[in-house]
Amino acid sequence: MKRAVLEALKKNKDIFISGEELSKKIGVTRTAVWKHIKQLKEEGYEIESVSRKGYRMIKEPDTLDANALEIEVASKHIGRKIHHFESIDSTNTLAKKMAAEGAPEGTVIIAEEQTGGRGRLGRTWESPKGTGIWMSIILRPNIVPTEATKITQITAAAVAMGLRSIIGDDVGIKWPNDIIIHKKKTCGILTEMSAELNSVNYIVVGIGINVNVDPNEFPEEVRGVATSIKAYTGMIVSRKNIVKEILHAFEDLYLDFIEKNHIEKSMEICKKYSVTLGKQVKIRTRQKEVIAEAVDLTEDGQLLIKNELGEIEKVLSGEVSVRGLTDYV
Ligand code: BT5
Repeated sequence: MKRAVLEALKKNKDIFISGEELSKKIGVTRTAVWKHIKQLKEEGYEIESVSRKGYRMIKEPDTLDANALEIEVASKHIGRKIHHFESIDSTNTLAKKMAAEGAPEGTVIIAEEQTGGRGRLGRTWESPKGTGIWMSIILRPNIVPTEATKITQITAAAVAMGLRSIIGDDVGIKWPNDIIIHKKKTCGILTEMSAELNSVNYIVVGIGINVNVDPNEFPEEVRGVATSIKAYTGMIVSRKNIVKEILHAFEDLYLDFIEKNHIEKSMEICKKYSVTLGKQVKIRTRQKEVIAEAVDLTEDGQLLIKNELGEIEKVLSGEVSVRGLTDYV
């Protein structure tokens, strides 16, 4: 019921709705409406109430509350069900558990804080409270395991499009899983899956975005490579709005892939906004480090490099880190 009141107020922003109208619309008494409004105010919503006019939403808190986020995202597929946590070890870990227990495709897990946020290869992902987007999406694509890298590229394309729509042109993609603002990392993507030899049971794609984070508060080694949207724009930015933009972009690109086997648009975005292609990069795997020119991305989302002999080689995304020769990018 509280959700219905919230939905009505959100949809009628800047206009008053009377208590009577709300109570008719939702099918509860006016006292019940008043109680829900009181609760929403306690949660940080600024709602004006004027006698004989009714209620009007003035300002929403920037929490990622599941009700508010589901209303905002309003999707039938990706984000139709959102689970929100104040604090959790890792949204990817929980998403994998929920996926194993049968949670449907499109389920999103989001947290205000992660106490054990993870990067690739056992690295740590800093996830301070209330200032970032730490979320995971459960997917059940009918693909073979080797195609999972495409999901990372679709996600990178979606995050880049979502962030560009909000903060503009200075957003780039560093292959394979970073989103960069002005040469520094503002988002990392972690794709994990459960699979059989020839089929995928589920994929969890984790997205971590430094939104209103102060990068100076990161540990020393992260500070050098990380930035946040606030550090770039100088403003507090609505996390809810960013989640909405990204999930919408993701849904379009993902469904294009799943329903039409069409990955071209995602790859076009990954190439167009790549900060890796055309550069000399240092590529480090477990075994070795090579310097080469990054020349192209394949349809599968793998990187093509030109080695010292002028030969083209393919780099698989799984266990590799890519750096510029002097900067992070
Ligand atoms: C990644 O790994 O970039 C993937 C990060 C995925 C995080 C999301 S948050 C929601 C979901 N739940 C999880 O537990 N994880 C996912 P990788 O490419 O391995 O980069 C990790 C490296 O990035 C670390 O070793 C640090 O150097 C740096 N780093 C750590 N925290 C950072 C942050 N908040 N911002 C920028 N860089 C960071």
